Amino acid sequence: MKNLSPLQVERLKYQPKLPASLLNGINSLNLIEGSATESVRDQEQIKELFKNTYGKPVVTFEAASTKSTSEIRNVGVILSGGQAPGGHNVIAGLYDALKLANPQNKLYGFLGGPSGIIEGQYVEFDDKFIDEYRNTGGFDIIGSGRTKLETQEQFEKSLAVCKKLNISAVVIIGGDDSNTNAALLAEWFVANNADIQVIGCPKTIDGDLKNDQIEISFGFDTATKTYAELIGNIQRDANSAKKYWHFIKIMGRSASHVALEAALQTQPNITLISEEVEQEKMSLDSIITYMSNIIAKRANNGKNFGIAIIPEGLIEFIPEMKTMISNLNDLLSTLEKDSSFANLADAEKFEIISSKLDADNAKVFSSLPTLIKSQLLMDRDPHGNVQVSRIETEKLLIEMIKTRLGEMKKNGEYNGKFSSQAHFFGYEGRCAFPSNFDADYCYSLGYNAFALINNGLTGYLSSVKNLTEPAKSWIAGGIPITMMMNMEKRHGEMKPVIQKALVKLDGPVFKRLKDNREDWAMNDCYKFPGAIQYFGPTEVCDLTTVTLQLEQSKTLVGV
Ligand code: FBP
Repeated sequence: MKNLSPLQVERLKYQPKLPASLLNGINSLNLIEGSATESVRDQEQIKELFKNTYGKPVVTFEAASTKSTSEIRNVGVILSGGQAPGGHNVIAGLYDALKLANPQNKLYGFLGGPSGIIEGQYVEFDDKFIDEYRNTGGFDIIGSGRTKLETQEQFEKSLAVCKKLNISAVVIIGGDDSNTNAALLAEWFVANNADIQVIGCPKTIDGDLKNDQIEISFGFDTATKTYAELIGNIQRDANSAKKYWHFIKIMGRSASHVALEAALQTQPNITLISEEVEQEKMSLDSIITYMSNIIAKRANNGKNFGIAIIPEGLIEFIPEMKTMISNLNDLLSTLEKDSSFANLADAEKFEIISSKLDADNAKVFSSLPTLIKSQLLMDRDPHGNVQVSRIETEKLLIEMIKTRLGEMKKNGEYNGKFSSQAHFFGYEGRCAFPSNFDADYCYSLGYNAFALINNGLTGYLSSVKNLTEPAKSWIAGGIPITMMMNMEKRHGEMKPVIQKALVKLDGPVFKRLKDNREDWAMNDCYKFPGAIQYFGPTEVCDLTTVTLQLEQSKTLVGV
């Protein structure tokens, strides 16, 4: 292997840990079944849509004393959606389990996300191929994509490709949307006697694919540690130069888990949480007031610098923006059918939009800076979502705060100097070297996915629990995907989808921010986590997130 850094060479040698129950051998497992399950909401509708896969039990694995034989299986794997550190280890774990079960088994990787299975684009893995990617970040082993897998035609094409390769199981590594697709595909395969199993794996740095059974999605641990390291570095710089306010937008499409965790690790002066903004019905104006007052108070204490953390999805949680964006989405879906609209200059588009939006929404739209208006018109993703990573909310806030501070100065309420820097941390963390936690967790998820396949299950999500304990005490098993579903409106229609987990405002994680934020706003309580993935004693490298420790009522370590 060429062009490897010393750290890459070192990480290739890392041996990920497995739960004790899986260490006895992939063919020596007992499957323990719990009782029948129900979806989180809308039980009757979900049951009707998933006639064959609804209501199955949660399962766990225990090491067995006997060894069974394993029939030959060909398995296909797909990486779906945004990158998250550890995806390569899911594939490595799956591959190792599959080859241990029977060396004649084959693993195929579909290229470029779900479109790979539809179009029959694939590679076959072997030892050499897999070995180059162990413990590395990224999804470049086979690439990823955001194609939605949901139509009859796509399912039929996928079936034909699987039959050609003699594939009897497909593993989909993805977030809530991708695992919703996994459940639909699993149901369709059963309903059409395809004899092909589908297993999902919980991925997303956003940390919003979690519930009583899934403690955290993979990638959250590494991404938050990476962002915390970067925020810590900026805090040191701010505290040294004492001349800039740094506005840092942090990735996480909808929920604010990533921003919250990064803030708990670094203790910045201001942290906005989208879920709180929505619950408290905070308007954009009241957010500007809240932030400007802190900036003015710090300036009174001679501090013309600070750090503000802004969750990526904020704009969609500000009530008047949410209403306006929803109105804008409907309007754009009509306007974009007319090809002449696409060719218009932005200024002309703004005029048409302002004249066609409802009066209140038109007012909100018109009040935005040109840059933000243009960004709001960019293409939606395949799931119909605004691509919030492309909307520079941090710059919007800076501009509005500048104006507000100017007004406050005139009124004698502010006497400082406001210089700002805008940052967006997202892509810096999504493909980072997986932390030891994510390397172990992902390998276990992949290994466990094969155990679920080997035991004949379909429509299940690979689950590994008890994650604040050492890996040997982790509990491996599976949960029926339908258990996490409810009905939601998508593209104007009610659809079955996995319920997203937002930050719980009455939970211990948000409470820790709430209890400390006044202190952190005025006093500089900055923490500098550093490159904690690998350096330092293992007690530090292997700490789980503050979020998981608080959620599982552990005595906080490392905070
Ligand atoms: P997934 O939900 O697919 O894991 O993706 C999450 C994410 O990283 C979000 O945090 C972010 O908004 C989005 O992907 C950005 O993706 P893209 O670069 O494709 O717009």
